[in-house]
Amino acid sequence: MSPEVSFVFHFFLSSMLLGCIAAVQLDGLTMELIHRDSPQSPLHPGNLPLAERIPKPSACPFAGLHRQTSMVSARKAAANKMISPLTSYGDPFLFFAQVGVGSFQEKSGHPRFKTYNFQIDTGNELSWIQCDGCQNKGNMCFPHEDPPYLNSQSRSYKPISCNQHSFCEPGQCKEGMCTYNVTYGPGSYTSGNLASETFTFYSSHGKHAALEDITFGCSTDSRNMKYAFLFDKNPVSGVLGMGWGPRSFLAQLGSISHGKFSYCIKANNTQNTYLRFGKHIVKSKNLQTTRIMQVKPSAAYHVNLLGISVNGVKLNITKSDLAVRKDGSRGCSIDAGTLATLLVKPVFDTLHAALADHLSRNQNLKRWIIHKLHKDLCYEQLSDAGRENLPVVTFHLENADLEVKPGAIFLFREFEGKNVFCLSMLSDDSKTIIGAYQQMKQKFVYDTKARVLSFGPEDCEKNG
Ligand SMILES: *C1O[C@H](CO)[C@@H](O)[C@H](O)[C@H]1NC(C)=O
Ligand SMILES: *[C@@H]1O[C@H](CO)[C@@H](O)[C@H](O)[C@H]1NC(C)=O
Ligand SMILES: *[C@@H]1O[C@H](CO)[C@@H](O)[C@H](O)[C@H]1NC(C)=O
Repeated sequence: MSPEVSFVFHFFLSSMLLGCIAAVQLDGLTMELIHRDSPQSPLHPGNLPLAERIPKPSACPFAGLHRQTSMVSARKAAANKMISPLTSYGDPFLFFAQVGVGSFQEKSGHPRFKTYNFQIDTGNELSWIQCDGCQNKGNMCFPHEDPPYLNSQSRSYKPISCNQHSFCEPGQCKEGMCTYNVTYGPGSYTSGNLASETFTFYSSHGKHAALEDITFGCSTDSRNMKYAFLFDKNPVSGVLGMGWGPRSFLAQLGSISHGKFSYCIKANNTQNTYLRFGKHIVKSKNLQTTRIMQVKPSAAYHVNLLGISVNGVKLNITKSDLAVRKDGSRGCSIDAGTLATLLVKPVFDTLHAALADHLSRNQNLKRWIIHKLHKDLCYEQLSDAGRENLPVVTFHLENADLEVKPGAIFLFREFEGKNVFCLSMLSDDSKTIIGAYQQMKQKFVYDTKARVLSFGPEDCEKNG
């Protein structure tokens, strides 16, 4: 090829590429978040056989709530495994992003990458995906619908060798290669090789953005991952780590994100929302702001939770139950990867009592006790009026109040012809985490450089 032809060819090729793949000159990024009950979701009821759409009569209607604990407490999920599974498709909890991974042999008309579903985890740093090696003898895979990612066949997969990369942590060397191990609770972890790879994102305007050399964990062995318990058919192959730290996907986006991202979690519906980075974040008026902090070694976004109110009445909570301890335990974080809010036991008990007291005065409700799960706060609605005058819970953060409406406090279900609802928060031995369910119908903007979180009520359908 002559230089001229080559130039023309390259020019032509690069314009074509620019048409569909925007490279690193991006000043923002928008990723569509797929809802569990969106038509695109593999779990959408329309995509399941009819039998699986109808809860089994013996199933506890809120089993999903108990199994959908945080990434940080998969142990709980394990403990609740004995609860019979319920195919719950109305829950807005879990949302994930479709990400193209790797560069595979091209067949004409086929994409060069393979697409997997990643859960967005704001509580952890490293992203990872389950790799082929989990099928090797002695290793373990968690079940998911798609076959594991075939890293050995990807042309852009690069394992990271020891002492070669600042992301390789001390003590993580094995036979000259760098490994990783992320634990999510006692007995629950994913481990494998640290590597870099090209990740391709479907951005909002129909464009693809291919980002090269993103460091991630190629999981070859994992135990007790919650996904194994959460779904009958698990669509999630990995996690996009969005927490504090240089290895976080957010940080690796560099000037694309400028350390900023936003999301807006909708209630039950079929449309998707967006995870936006950098300049793609839509400006909103009247957001409140509070400080976010890092409490090492955790990568989670800590907030100062100063108190909680029920319908404007402040609860009697001991400050030290919410404060960070010297060893870094306790405190409160906010996380979109944790599905329902967790509260340390004394705080949970106080809130539970205040809500029970409030609801006991509602003539249209009857306390509904679920067998064995005596901690549940559940009610049967005796009439439609049972939905009226439900309380509002306010989390008093430093300089900002997060007001949670009844629709985001309780989980409403129809069960055996009855309208029932339960408190969708859980007690925990050591952690307080404001989870995704309680963040519904609000917009959250994380600015990790300014170390502030902005939030406020938002019609997420109109403005993701
Ligand atoms: C979900 O939809 C139902 C009916 O469409 C509605 O009654 C309920 O309030 C919605 N849930 C939330 C949390 O908005
Ligand atoms: C990862 O860490 C967990 C918990 O610390 C440990 O039990 C497990 O053996 C580790 N796995 C590997 C492969 O190092
Ligand atoms: C608040 O709780 C503490 C400890 O549980 C208790 O000693 C105190 O009397 C309570 N105060 C009020 C006003 O109920």
